[in-house]
Amino acid sequence: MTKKLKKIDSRLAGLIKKEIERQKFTIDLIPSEAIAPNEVLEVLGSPLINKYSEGGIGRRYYPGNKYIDKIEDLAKKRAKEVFGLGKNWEVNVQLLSGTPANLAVYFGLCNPRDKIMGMSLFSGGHLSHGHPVSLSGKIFNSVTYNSGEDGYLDFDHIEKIAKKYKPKIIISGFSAYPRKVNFRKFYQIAKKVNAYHMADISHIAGLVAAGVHPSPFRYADIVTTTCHKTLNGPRAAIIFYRKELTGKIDKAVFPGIQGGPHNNKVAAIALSLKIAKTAAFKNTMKQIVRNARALAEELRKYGFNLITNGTDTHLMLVDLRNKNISGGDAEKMLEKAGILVNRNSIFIDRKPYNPSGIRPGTVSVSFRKMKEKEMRKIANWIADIIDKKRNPTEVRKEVVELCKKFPLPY
Ligand code: DSN
Repeated sequence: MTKKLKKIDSRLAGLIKKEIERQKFTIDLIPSEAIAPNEVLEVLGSPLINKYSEGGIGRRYYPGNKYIDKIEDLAKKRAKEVFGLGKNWEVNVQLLSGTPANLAVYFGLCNPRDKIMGMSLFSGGHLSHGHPVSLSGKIFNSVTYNSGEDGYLDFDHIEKIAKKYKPKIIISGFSAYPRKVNFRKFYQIAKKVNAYHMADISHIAGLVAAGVHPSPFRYADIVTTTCHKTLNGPRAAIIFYRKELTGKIDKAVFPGIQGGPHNNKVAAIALSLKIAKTAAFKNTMKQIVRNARALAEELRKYGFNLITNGTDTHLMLVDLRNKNISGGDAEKMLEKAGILVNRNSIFIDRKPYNPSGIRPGTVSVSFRKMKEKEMRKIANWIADIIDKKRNPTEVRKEVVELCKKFPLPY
């Protein structure tokens, strides 16, 4: 932080410094959080934020967008390149975040009260996939499917619900699903009921880009993703859509639900997509999965029950019922030790505020260059705190020492 900032607002500067210190000495296992490179932070803090550019490339409602057009074009081209897309796909990079991206798709393709179908929150779906507290569930008529009791997607059940309700859009892609998603099956079901298939790959976009998770593009009409999870970019989102949907999606984004794009974010998307093509990024994606497997295996050795007994991705879902502790209490105890794991519903839950599970992930720790050995240590600390009731403040000191060995880039 600059001396000037400290001078004009020492209180804010102090709080930002404290948050940076907190990040430095915390093991972050929240699977939706990552560590954006310093260069992405630099672009986000650039004067691009000063420019208004409502509209699209070459058709803005403000003058002075010569360079902004080129930046947006770069982001769009790179988005298609990273996911290997040809001429039959279009892309919108103006989305402020994931929920607006999903709303724009529904708004573009549906009329109010049309049916959309996504996985229930309790099975690992997302609020913006039609939950009644979200606009997606208030404006549209939402129907949900659940995971099977073994935690896996149950395609017979999904097909049954799709045939019963005939939704306009079927949503695949989840916030808390630890296994690879079979996008082909979603596509086949969607086509049987004449629905669009929208894949929300926010959690796994980096894994897809690196070829570590199957790509949805062959089997989807629309793909949405945030940029700040495994993709490790700015807090923003992208919508990919088949060319025949041109017009509908862009108009839904602007003027439908957004005003001027945040050009600093668009530029940061362009940069993070360039980084996503590097060998280093791909290696990190592979390590995220290896680390998740190591953490999952070690937790199982300590008697933790994992939904589906493991993971293929960056996250796992731990059912804490046999440990006699709620997800909320586990979250609080681990936070005292400097280990951040967020509480999460499992399929038997109906109260999201204090559910029966936690959702550890390995994104942030892998960007920090931790490997399997460190995952085993972290599992050991989790077991010590939750099982053996070891004092978290004692563990905290060891956590700080580990964090010092794997410094953040800022
Ligand atoms: N909040 C994100 C997550 O944690 O999965 C999704 O929006």
